[in-house]
Amino acid sequence: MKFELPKLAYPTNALAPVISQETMELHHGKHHAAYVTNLNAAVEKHASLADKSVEALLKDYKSLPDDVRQAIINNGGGHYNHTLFWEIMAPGGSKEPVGTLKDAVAGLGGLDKLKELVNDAGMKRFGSGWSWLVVDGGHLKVVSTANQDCPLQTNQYPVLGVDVWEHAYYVDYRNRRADYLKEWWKVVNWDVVGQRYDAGLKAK
Ligand code: MN3
Repeated sequence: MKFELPKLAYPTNALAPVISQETMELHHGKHHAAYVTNLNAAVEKHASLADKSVEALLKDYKSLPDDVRQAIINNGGGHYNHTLFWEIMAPGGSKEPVGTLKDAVAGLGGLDKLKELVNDAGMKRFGSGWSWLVVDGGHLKVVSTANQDCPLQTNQYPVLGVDVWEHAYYVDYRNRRADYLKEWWKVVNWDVVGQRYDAGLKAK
């Protein structure tokens, strides 16, 4: 197996009550695991893809073989997006942006405004998808994507992403996506988000 399900850096009950142990076990142990399995199955069909990272596969998705392109977008995106999602959450961590990210957030109108923009993009995403903070051409921006589409596909560097698929919140919040989005900020690890912002400024 080329790609593997990453281990969580915290126990599955560590984010409760914002995200329950049951949701974490299903979301990481079943949903994310399935994306990894299906990504491996797609990549194994073409020897030319064997050495490519998930980032390279997604960035260069237009050149993927036709028979596996959509499977790699869906499952490679699923793998990359969820890996990021687990990493930017933690029971501890900074409670607000620090360092260079702090200044960029101020440029967007401050932390409360940023949360409002990300939550609004998440609420407006019809069906399944993600709301993102990305670096696009050196600037911090809020965008959303459908399904498992990844900002890397449009040459944007994902800094923070919140999963708005029903599987991310239905056990804990039922149909109340707005409540989930409001609570979710309590478990954001701004230290990691800040590191991703710095990496995004340097990324091509
Ligand atoms: Mn998910």
